[in-house]
Amino acid sequence: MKIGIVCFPTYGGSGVLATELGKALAVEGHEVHFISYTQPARLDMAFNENLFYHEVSVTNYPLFVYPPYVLSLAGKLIDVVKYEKLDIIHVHYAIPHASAALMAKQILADQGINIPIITTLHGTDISLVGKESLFEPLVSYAINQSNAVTSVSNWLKEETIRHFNIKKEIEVIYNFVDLERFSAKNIEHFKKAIAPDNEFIISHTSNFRKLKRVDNVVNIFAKINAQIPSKLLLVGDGPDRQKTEQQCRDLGIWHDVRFLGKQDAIEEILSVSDLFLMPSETESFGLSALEAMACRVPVISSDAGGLPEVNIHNVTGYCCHMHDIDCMAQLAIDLLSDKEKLEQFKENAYQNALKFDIKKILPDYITLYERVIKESCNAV
Ligand code: GMT
Repeated sequence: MKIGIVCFPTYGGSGVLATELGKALAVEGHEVHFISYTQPARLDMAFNENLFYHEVSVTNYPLFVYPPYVLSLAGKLIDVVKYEKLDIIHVHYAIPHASAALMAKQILADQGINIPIITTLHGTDISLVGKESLFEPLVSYAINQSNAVTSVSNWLKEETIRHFNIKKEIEVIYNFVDLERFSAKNIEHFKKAIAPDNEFIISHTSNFRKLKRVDNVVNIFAKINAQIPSKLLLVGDGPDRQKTEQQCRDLGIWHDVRFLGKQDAIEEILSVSDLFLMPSETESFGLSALEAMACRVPVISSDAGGLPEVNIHNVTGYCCHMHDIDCMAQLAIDLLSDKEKLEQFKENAYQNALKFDIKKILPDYITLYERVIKESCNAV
């Protein structure tokens, strides 16, 4: 198949998932065309004959105070579908990708070209920004007009049905992890450098947006650290970074916290971690929690959104109410204090991650593409 993938290129769950999906499809022999405004972060373009990247550049013109990205994207999609002869477009994150793809579809139909669209809902396109009153009808329309729609968790599917006027079936295809990349690696020298006195290592990765509650990551860590010698690794960057650095200074835990910024080798950081914290206010799935679990790291998370579908309470870690930092801190302390239980949870985390192995989930996408292409050809 010739597949177009539209995604946000930045460090964020939907872009990561879309890029890993495209790379895996290319390995399976499919021709994959990424369409985005910058090369996706995980699209390391070591030459692969099946991978292509098409950059969307926005047109600047004095009248355009806000350059119209949606139109540039739609125009690029028309061009790529026509000249690369795509069979299907798969857009990740409804806003504005699904709207742009539908516009391209209509224009192409007018020229006698039939291109089916699959929209994957990822999270805040539904749970936050999509709900805004001006966007709601656009998102409902985009979902209803797509040839197929998937969501990354059951919670997100239900949330979509609850808040939007949906007439389309939404299929749940869980996010996945590449277990060959995300596996526990033995890198003692790194562990020793971070925790020279064998302290526990606790980690968190995110884009430091408010909804990630990095302030609560630090508050939970401070409580743990007061009882159990430990170190906190914070990976990523974003709007709350500066505030978080100040919080660590104010709490006097600065020397036990490392801000690592954006990192590519996340699996190495996870490999030296004993616990992963994710106290998010909303999370449709929690891809980074899954990546931690694949590296045998138990997760202490909130119970927001789809997180309990990934982090099984009292098995792979614990889920507490999102604002209950005492609960998260106490359960972390209990777990770190019980060596046998910690080992069992590490094994459980890994065993649960196996269910989300890319090798198990990829065939679901391929089957979906084949079905949608067939249905769309039959409908013409
Ligand atoms: O909304 C975000 O925080 C970013 C978003 C994205 O699209 O990059 O992440 C969402 O998609 C991820 C991949 O499906 C999920 O693992 C995240 O849970 C989800 N984030 C939220 O729902 C907040």
